Amino acid sequence: MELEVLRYTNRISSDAHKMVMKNAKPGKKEYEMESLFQHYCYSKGGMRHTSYTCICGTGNNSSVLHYGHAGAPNDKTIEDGDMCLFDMGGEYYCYSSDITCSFPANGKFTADQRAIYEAVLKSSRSVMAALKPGVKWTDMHRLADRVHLEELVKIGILHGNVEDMLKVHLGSVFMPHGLGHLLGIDVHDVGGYPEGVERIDEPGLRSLRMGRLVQERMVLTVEPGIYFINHLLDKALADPAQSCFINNQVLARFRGFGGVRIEDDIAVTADGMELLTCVPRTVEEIEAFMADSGKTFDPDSPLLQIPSDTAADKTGRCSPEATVNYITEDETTHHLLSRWIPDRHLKNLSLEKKRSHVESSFILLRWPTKNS
Ligand SMILES: [Mn+2]
Repeated sequence: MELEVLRYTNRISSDAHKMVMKNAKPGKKEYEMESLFQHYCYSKGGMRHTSYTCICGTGNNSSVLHYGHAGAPNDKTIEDGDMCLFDMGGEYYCYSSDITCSFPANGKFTADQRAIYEAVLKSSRSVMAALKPGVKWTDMHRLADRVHLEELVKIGILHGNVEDMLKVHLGSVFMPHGLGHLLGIDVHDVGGYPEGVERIDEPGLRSLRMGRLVQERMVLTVEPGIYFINHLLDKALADPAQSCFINNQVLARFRGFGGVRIEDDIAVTADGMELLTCVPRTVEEIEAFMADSGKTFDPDSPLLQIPSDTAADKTGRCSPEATVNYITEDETTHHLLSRWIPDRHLKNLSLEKKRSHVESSFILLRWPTKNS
């Protein structure tokens, strides 16, 4: 049941992010995007609160990890050429979601933006491919660092041997936070360091909010990022052990770039993980989604639209029984459910399991009526 609620918070928050992505444009204010996200979550999902203060960083602000607080209240005007980094999650009955989308404000990645974005996407997907019960969360953080360094070498910002870079913790210059954390009733849920699990006191790793082995049914965020944070870059350049790997001429091009974070929420399964977040992720998906501005994202389409003449009772509402029975193995209901359960996960579900998803979620969803 708890997992169903977390699927729900992710479903609504993912759609809210998509609506923001459709509406983000140079000339608008960052706080307009925050407001739009909140409006969607509350009006469509019954989520009165967000899990944390929305972070809507654009341009250089996207390198400020906890931007959006009272001292920097998402008040910049979005400019052409900016990267947007929007970290926002709706909360339902205290259950959280925590999602970050990074994309270019004008809808088209530059070569540099694409290179950094795809480096982060590669580390995110490498971690997801390796994630299963029994792996060390700290090893997942190290894996993300390694992928980032390899990709930064390809881009030309770094040169030299990645093993040697890892020894001097060069990864933490570009990702100074932890890879992810437990998620549940609190956005940074408790229990990351039970007795006997020690925090690793190394740059980057010491910021991890969880040091445990990954276990089935844990819900976690996977949120790698690469940021160009001036004071960290300057510190690295002043340290001969780190500066020897940095190509300062190429790096100079990325000053003011901001940062990219890709944050998804996942549930650990017996042999892998289920992705709860469902937003455009590849460069191609994002560009296609943003380019299609004629077709605006329709926030009024019900989450699970059952044709009311087949499933509705006399009052026009779909009863739980009628709705559950409407779900069959056919394409139509598969398509309906795929708006709500990630396709990859849906494929492996039995009919019985699909129906039980619908049944347990019935109380969560606003059901269409004949008039809606
Ligand atoms: Mn997070």
